[in-house]
Amino acid sequence: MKFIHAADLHIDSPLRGLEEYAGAPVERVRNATREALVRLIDLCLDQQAAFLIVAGDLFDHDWKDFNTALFVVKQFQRLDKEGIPVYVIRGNHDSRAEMSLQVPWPTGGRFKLFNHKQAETVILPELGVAIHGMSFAERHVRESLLPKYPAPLSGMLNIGILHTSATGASGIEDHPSYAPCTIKELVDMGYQYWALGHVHQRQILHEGACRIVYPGNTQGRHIRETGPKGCAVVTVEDGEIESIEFVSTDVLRWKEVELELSAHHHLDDLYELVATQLKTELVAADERLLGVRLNIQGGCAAHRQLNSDAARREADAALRARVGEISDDVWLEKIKWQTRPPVDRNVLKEGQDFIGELLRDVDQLAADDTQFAAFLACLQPLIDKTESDLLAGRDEDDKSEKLVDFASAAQRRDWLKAAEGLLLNQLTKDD
Ligand SMILES: [Mn+2]
Repeated sequence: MKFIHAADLHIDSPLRGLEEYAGAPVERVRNATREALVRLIDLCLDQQAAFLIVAGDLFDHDWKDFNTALFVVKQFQRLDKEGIPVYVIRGNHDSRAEMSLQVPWPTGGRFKLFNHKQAETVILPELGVAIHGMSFAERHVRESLLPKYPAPLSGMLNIGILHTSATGASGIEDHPSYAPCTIKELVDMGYQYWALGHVHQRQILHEGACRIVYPGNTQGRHIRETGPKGCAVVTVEDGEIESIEFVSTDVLRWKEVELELSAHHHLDDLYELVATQLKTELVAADERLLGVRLNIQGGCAAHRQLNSDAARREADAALRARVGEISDDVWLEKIKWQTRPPVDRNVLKEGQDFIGELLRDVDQLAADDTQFAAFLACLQPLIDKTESDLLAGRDEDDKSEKLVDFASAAQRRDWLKAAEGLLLNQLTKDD
């Protein structure tokens, strides 16, 4: 027997400012969360799943017309027709209080939306499975919901469905507003499988007698959600969990591509290198639409050709046009120009002049994170202002996945590299 565990479908999640992206395949991006649901349902049918679990945030936000709801219901009806039940809980995005209108769920008796006031249990005697679940009543659930869940039924495979920011999960900061609990508390419940939702990065938090699984979201929503996205296909043999396999359902895959240029690379070489690299990425993405952020780095001749704002905009446009020739399935979400002048950094660094001293300081800062953090502390007021500007208008739980992570050492080193490039370009101009 197999069952499928999905979460965080965020149907009709908008990509903010999509229309402002040059040449963005607007419709394909906009429909991606819906198409991922279609793939999820296809997978349930192909695998002849015993049931489908949706662990919260099926809907991204409250909607005022029924277009979104009817699309989802239509997909669930496909399962209903084949006798495949669907078990759904509400998460913070689609909590009872959050959603103002009632969804016309399938009425065949195989659809179950768990209550938001108390946990409920569905028993499937023919499968030997007991499913326990509870919905979010409101957007913020500050206490653990675990005390409301029942004890496991003996002799059954007990599955708990829960939307939570479980402590110890990667890819999210601990957040007290989303039914927090610990891995130990989950294990101590004595269930055999925890079907979790909320964290968008797929991961298995615990194995053995108690499996705790975040399947991740079914479709990445922006460049901070890179890589394959999908669901967990769980195989059960003789009442025990045999295996857990992640299967992709995404139709648009986000990818950050790093391109390191060398001293002899001019702009034309850059276009060639990008074309080659993206062809490889396209194959890896298996005919999906690719949303690519291109980080172009390295000390290169091309840097000298990018010495004005106009030159950089021309190169940006040329690159986009070139990518358009390769395939309609690549969209450059952003090109980050982080090149440096084609100078031998090691030689310059030895110099007993200002440049030498500057580069030695840069290396010292990069090597000593405490010193670097202290150096940046004087910029704190600016950082605070930038951060609040960048985060203005975002959802509260989105704010925990920061747009720019000011606390990240890797991020600080990126900035240092960019600053060095700008300075070296000014300081080493030939003319
Ligand atoms: Mn959530």
